[in-house]
Amino acid sequence: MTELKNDRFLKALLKQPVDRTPIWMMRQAGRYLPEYRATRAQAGDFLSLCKNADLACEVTIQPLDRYPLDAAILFSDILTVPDAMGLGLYFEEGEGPKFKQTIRSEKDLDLLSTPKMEDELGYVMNAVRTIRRELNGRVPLIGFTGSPWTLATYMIEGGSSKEFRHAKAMIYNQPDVMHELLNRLALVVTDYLNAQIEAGAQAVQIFDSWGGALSHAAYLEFSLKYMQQIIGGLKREHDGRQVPVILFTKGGGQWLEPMAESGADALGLDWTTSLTDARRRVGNKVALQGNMDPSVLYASPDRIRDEVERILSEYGQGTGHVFNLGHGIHQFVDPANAGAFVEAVVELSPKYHR
Ligand code: 1CP
Repeated sequence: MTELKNDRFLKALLKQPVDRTPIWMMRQAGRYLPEYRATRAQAGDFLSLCKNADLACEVTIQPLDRYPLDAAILFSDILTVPDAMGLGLYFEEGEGPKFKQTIRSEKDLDLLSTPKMEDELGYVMNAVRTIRRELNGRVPLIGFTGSPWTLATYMIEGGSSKEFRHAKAMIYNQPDVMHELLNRLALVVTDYLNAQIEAGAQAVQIFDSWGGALSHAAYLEFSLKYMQQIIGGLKREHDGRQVPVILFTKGGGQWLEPMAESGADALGLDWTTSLTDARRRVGNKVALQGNMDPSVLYASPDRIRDEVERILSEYGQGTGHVFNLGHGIHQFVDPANAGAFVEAVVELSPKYHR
């Protein structure tokens, strides 16, 4: 077991006492940092950056060198999975991710293969091992995946989407095809997270970025069910330590009770749900992560600090809270404001743990 110098993130996820509220930021490595843009230029493009373990490690650690963060997150992308299943991921400058092939019918399911984790996705595991070595116990490393539903939206639409026209049509017109696709994704994602855990990921997060677009009934049947299946298949201990699981459905505030029954250790919240309410609703079952609106980082450092205080008091006394943004940090945020945010959490949170 490697010695962890800072384990307050893992402790808070497991509701063990901590000295202050731990903090990390979704998308903490990214375009708002000039050093990220420089490394990305050196790699040539985004996918080459993901596939180069040394450069992926470098950008993972960049935000930790600027800010006193309590966790690192693997630099990669959720779309590595459908890419490895055979759909051909590429990025068009300024247009976001695209796939060469899409899944729209039962016949299209034949396009999909079952990737070998140390083969087609070996570059991700290499990045995990390189980052762990380089972190040398400084903070824990988070591994991650997209949820089956969120991955399916990209595989069906062929890229980003606002309305999910084809994916939602499939739910209602071809539910069997959708279930088959989601089931295959759940199996691959379970393997993928277990491989990341074996390689050294010390906590894992499932990003269900588009679960909030579903109806109540469709969320339970087409998103939560498959995340629950994945969680049930995960290794929950590695190298003598528990590996906490965080489930984050953006726009999922109305489903906290069923989410708390999923087997996850913690739920990620976006900014539309009050932490006071959420804590009351989930009771002692899970920890909570979140939930400052990322747009607050466009405000002044004083205003950011007020918002941090408000959110800390919303959660209240005691462990079980990991501070984060309610979604990824925006690319136009001033890095100094991100610094003011992290410092505010470090300075203001100890009084909630006495
Ligand atoms: O141009 C660039 O440099 C690429 C921008 C970028 C980055 C920095 C993309 C393309 N992906 C990433 C890294 C990334 N993606 C990380 C690791 C970095 C970190 O957190 O520090 C993670 C965890 C993700 C996860 C991810 N990718 C999600 C889930 C989280 C979320 O924000 O909801 C999603 C939906 C994606 C898809 C994706 N990747 C990239 C883009 C532009 C998109 C499309 C987003 C959309 O459809 O709106």
